[in-house]
Amino acid sequence: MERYWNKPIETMEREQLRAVQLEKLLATIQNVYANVPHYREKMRAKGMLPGDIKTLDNLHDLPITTKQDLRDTYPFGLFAVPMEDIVRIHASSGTTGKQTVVGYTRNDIDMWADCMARCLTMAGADRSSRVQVAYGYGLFTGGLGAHYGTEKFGAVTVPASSGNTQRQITMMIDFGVTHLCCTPSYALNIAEVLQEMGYTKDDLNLKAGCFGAEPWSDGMRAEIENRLGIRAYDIYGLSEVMGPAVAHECGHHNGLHIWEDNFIAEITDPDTGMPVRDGQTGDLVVTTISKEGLPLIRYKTRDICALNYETCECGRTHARMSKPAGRSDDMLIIRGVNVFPSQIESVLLSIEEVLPHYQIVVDRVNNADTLTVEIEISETMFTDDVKGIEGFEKKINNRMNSVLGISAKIRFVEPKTIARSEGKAKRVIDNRKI
Ligand code: DLL
Repeated sequence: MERYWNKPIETMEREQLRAVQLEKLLATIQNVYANVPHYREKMRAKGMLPGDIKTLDNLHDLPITTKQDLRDTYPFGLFAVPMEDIVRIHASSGTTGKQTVVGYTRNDIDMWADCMARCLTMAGADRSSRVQVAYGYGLFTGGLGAHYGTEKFGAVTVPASSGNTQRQITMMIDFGVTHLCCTPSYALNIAEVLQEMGYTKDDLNLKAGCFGAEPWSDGMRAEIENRLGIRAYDIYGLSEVMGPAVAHECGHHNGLHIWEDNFIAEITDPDTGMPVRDGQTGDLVVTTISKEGLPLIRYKTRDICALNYETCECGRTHARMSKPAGRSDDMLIIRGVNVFPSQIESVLLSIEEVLPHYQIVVDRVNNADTLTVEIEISETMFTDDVKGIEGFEKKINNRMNSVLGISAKIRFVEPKTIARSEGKAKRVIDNRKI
């Protein structure tokens, strides 16, 4: 039987859910107009007053908020409450420019923990579970976000943070850890070190994991599930909007339920910014309707996905987002072909002999883009005859060509030569920008 953390909310009829959303949206708009000069000015520039928003569809009329808005108002300019009501800040470093700072009131932390508790329930945890949180603790939202959720949920929390992998494994074995929260790339790293330490998955008591913070393919899921003997769930979130647990998969693994009583999701066309037709893929835009510290109106996440509003077999009515393929700003354009690193990963991992350790190197030679995929292959493959290797290279390239429409230079490297991740893996080296 399906278990829920908050059944009335998670299975609420959509009509009722929309009524809840509208009520909270109207309050949020009034709030930001009154308390955040940035929003007031943006709305005035569009000739809009809070009273102009009457239905959920009117939301599309409001201006989009971007990471640049957070940078322009750095550090606390978009906060809607006095600093004495803020109890925590987090920050995301980002690759360019200043970091963005986010703030939470006590109620925000509680709402976040509640979302996380719903996710843990979907991952099959209960109060007797032992949850190792191996996301980084600190300004990154992964560690503390998962931690407060696990405590509220009532499971035993093991606040391991990331890194020191051998110690992670010792704790997992000694404490009988049942659930692991970390990035999917770190989960694989843990699986590898487990083997190096002379253990097998049978030495663990692990049942499931909540893996997110970076895109990962279903091939990667299969790899993690096999190597750790668990069920792997996808968890999504971003610091600007809250942190982990904005959305999470149920046991049907058919999209991630977005907690729509707290977040309104829209999909817009990445080029025009206009809402797309139902079910189409585009840019995920999120409006927070419960947050007090940093309410965000129509935040452009840059994550590419589609939404499905059908009631799920699990009974939850909250919309499901498709597994995020990647960020629009991480999309590679190789000789005119648009491709996400996660799509390359899917192709690679559909080939049995390929290990899930790879790196994508993009360069420009004589004005033409070059794509090189460095792949680790097993020791035995490596010492195989040249013909075998050539055939293997051809197999990968044929698959890349037929699925993605691009060809790549394949470079095989010895096992353990590609750096292992403890957090978000860096898959792409784009030398074109340098
Ligand atoms: O990564 C929050 C988080 C922590 C989510 C732990 C899940 C688990 P940021 O550092 O702000 O926050 O990065 C947010 O990471 O916009 C996505 O591009 C990407 N991302 C997060 N979860 C997923 C996922 C955290 N499940 C950015 N699949 C987001 C694909 C993801 N991408």
